[in-house]
Amino acid sequence: MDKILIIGAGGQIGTELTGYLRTMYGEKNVIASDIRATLHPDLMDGGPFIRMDALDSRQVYQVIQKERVNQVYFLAAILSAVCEKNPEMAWDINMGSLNSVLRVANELKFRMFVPSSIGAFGATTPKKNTPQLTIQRPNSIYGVTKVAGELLCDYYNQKYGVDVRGVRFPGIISNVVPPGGGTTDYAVDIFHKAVKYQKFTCYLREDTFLDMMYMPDALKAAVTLMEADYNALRYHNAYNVAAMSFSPKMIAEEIRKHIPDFTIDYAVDPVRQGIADSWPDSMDDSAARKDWGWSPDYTLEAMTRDMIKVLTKRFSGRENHE
Ligand code: AKB
Repeated sequence: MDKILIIGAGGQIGTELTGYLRTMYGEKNVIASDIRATLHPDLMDGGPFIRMDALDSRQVYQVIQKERVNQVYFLAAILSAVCEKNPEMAWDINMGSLNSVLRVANELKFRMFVPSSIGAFGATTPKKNTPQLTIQRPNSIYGVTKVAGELLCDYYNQKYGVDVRGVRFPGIISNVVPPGGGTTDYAVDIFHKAVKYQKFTCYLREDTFLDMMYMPDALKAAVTLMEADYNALRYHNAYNVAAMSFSPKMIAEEIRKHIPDFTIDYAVDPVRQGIADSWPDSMDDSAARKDWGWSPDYTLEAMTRDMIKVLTKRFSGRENHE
């Protein structure tokens, strides 16, 4: 029987992944863990939770051994915009926690999912249809930790046979827990502001194209890769996965189909604009499609329809209680 530990479960992806995995594997078999003591109620009430510091490899070892965990989803990381404000902390946390858990993986031999990101690419990477194998010279500290993380995972795989797998996630759009301090966060916030106030000020230029993905597809990508046949994987860290590519102008036009009065203006933040300009417009995910059957379900149109439906219901429900 599979026993799963999610490290960094309290974040944007972890909160929803925990519920998704509990539905698949049974709630007792999926342990959420985070350095924070209190998390979203769905996560705390829906199954086991352990407070754990991923930097402390002894604690990680003890938890994994005691609970007989055989799969770990490693989601502890600081996102790009916050990393840029404190590069030392970015390196210490993003690399330190990964290094700590990989060491334990080598001793206890569990399967591990480690997400990389479009942030692993840089200004010299081909921007359109970015290949699986290409130039990776990021100039953000977040990107540096993502490339180093990919290489470290591959090293553990090749040298010690640790079964560690990953995808390069685009910006993830979701409606349960907000992302914390990324460059792609505007694509989540725009929906909240559109539904609440019918207007939004964007920190990226209107023509900034970035790869994005709706949360249900992100969960599907992680779990499908973790369940894939090991021998079918030509790459471990990490597979390009893509779903949609759009600019702020395009998403605003799509929102306007549902909220005709919606307006957008721009107050460009040079830091986040600089990061976004160095990332791909759209990735080639043919290797993931071929090796483990990746294919997304949500287009920009379908995702927009669903986001607006969910948030409209939530905000009107809240207003009724006020
Ligand atoms: C960020 O914007 O930092 C993240 C990412 C694309 O990795 N959402």
